[in-house]
Amino acid sequence: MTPGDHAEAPLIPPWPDGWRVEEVASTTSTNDDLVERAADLADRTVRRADYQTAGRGRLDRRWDAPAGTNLLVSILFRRPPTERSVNRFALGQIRRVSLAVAATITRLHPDLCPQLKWPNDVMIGSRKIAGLLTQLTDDGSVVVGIGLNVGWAPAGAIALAPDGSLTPRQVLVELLAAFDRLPESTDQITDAYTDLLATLGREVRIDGLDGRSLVGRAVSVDPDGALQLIDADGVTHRVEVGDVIHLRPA
Ligand code: BT5
Repeated sequence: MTPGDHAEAPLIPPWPDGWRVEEVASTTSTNDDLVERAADLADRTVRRADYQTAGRGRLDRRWDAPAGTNLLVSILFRRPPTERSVNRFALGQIRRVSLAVAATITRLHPDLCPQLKWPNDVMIGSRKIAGLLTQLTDDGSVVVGIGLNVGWAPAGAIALAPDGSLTPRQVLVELLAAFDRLPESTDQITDAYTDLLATLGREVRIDGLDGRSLVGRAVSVDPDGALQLIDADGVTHRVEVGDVIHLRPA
């Protein structure tokens, strides 16, 4: 190989220190891959696929993306021994990842103004650009899956770079760096998350798992991550799971 050949050699992405990144052309679901192998994996193992044959959303829904177009990635976080509550640890890591996704979007496309929708969507206005899927593993680790639309979005959703100017891998490099720039303090993360949560202060409709809907004003998120809602009769409801539809600003 002559020195000039260097430019042609495949570039090893400059992953930030401390992340172990696996990349595959195709798999069923990057979340399933990490959950299955969780006991053997180090903290901050990252698995990215160009394509998922069974990409999953929450509640057994599908997550769609044509091969090579979007960021489809999962990250395994091992719970440190100092962290007693699995749920609180999971909540903290979901919020960190959500904030990192938002920061990545802003950095790569400064005209876009990402906001969060409870419980786990990243939105540009009323259009979804990314969704998160979190799973707890038997050993108390947390797997956070991220589907971020880079080059393609389904009808009604939005992509970061529909002109094909960004690759999913470039976006992942930025996402990991953005995560590393977040503050350590949980209080600061909670404040930043709350600031970006467009759901708060709005009239919302919650479509619950039981098929019933609830309409009210979203007022806060409690320490366990549940949404607090006040209905037209002034009754407070605590919502742990459900889909939120933003109706109008307060
Ligand atoms: C989510 O679910 O938003 C979580 C999506 C997580 C996907 C990642 S990809 C890497 C990792 N591995 C996996 O298998 N999953 C994670 P949910 O809120 O349930 O939204 C799902 C709904 O969003 C679907 O029912 C569709 O209506 C819609 N949808 C599907 N694909 C979409 C896309 N690319 N962009 C926007 N909306 C989409």
